Amino acid sequence: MADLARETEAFMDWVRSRNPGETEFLQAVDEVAATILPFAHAHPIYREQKILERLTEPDRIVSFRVVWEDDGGGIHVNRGYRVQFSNAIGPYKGGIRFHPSVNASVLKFLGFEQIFKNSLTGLPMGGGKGGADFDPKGRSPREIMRFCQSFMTELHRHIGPDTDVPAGDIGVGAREIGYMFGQYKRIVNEFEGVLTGKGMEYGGSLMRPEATGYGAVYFAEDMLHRRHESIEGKTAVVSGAGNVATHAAEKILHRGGKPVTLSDSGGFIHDPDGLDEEKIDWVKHWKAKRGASLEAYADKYKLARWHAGKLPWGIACDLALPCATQNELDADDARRLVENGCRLVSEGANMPTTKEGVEVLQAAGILYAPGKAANAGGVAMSGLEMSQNSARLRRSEDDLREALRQIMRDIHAACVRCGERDDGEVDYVVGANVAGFKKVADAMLAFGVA
Ligand code: NDP
Ligand code: 2IT
Repeated sequence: MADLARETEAFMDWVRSRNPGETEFLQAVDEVAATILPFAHAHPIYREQKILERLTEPDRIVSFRVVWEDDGGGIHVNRGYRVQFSNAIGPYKGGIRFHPSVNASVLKFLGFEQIFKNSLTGLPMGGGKGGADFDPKGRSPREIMRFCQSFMTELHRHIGPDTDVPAGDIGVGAREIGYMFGQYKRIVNEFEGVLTGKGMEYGGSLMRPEATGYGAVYFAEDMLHRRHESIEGKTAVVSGAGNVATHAAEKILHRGGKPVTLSDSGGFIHDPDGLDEEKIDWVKHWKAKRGASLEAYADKYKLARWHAGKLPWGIACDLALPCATQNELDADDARRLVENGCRLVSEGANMPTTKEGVEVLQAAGILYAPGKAANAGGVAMSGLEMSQNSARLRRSEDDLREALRQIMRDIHAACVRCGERDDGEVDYVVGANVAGFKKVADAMLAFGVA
């Protein structure tokens, strides 16, 4: 054990020295190293062949200038990126994020986690992520269009349906994908499945908008079933108010649960009555105007309260679904959840819980699903969008809903297989990392030293 601890520390020292100051990336690698190095000890070929060392170095990172003109004729310069992390098991695949906090560390953490997540889906997709430090808040639709077109004018050189297939993430939804797809098509003169999350009129897949949020609830359902429990009658605290959060709240409702919060960067709303379909639809439409505050919810629905500048983790609940952004749930928040009787955390967002927060949840015996397993439904449906585009066919909504349900069930089963402890409980962090790692590692071994 002491050897293993020393080896993990030496490995992390090496990664830290190569990626100084990249806190989010180092956090994501640390979590994987702590679970994969013990596994690699039992299977020395992965150590001898330095698979984890190779996996923490992206295949390449493209960084570029994005210049665009605002409605008043002012010129703006942003930085765009695509991190192509690993294409060991398929073309690079992962979202594009537009948010002022975007930098190389954030996109490297997201691209790194995407390798394991995509492997867990069982579909042939490698890992990548992209984005820009562009803030869409307060920008007009024309300004967003010009930004997307300028971004794609450079990005198109680096992507392709068999090379790298981006999708949406924070700040990038169907509208932005439309602008980017239109620009790609103009430049290359090919109509091909180069992006996922497309509109239904031009090659998008039914169920893609719902898939991430629904998938995170399906995963929660499978964890509860293992303990002979269900979502019915349970109160859920959800953070975020975007694509993932609203669809997670919707599926909780479908399962007879009661979502009582949503949040955005300004604060959270607590609706003790619970959100119903009408209220969730109102949030979807209201927040589609990027920059609109969720505070307006409390004006419209009078029993709800707006808590400015706060996170929702102090509200008593059975289930918690962080669906906004990274590191939004820390150790104090985790302690509050435990004290209030929360039984399960399923991450719709990527790395929303800090390392210390995860430790608190796991020590308390709470069912905890890391994002790379729980939110894999989105990219899984992207994989099915790619195959529909290649085959030039469309699958029905019922068929895709069942396919998503089955994929989430399979991911849960893989986590149990690789993460079950002697006491019968499951460490879903170990399960997700080991199950995701193995296929990628074995593919890398097959390629030799490369
Ligand atoms: P959206 O842009 O649709 O919504 C993001 C939501 O999170 C908004 O309510 C936003 O508030 C809030 N938010 C974003 N950044 C911050 C921040 N720094 N602090 C506080 N609140 C913030 O994004 P998605 O719903 O698509 O993504 C949410 C999370 O889910 C991200 O972690 C993403 O990586 C992850 N994810 C998304 C997938 C997808 O298919 N879309 C797939 C898998 C994971 P405001 O409106 O005020 O900015
Ligand atoms: O984090 C994620 O998995 C996503 N943003 C979705 C990626 C995708 O390619 O659908």
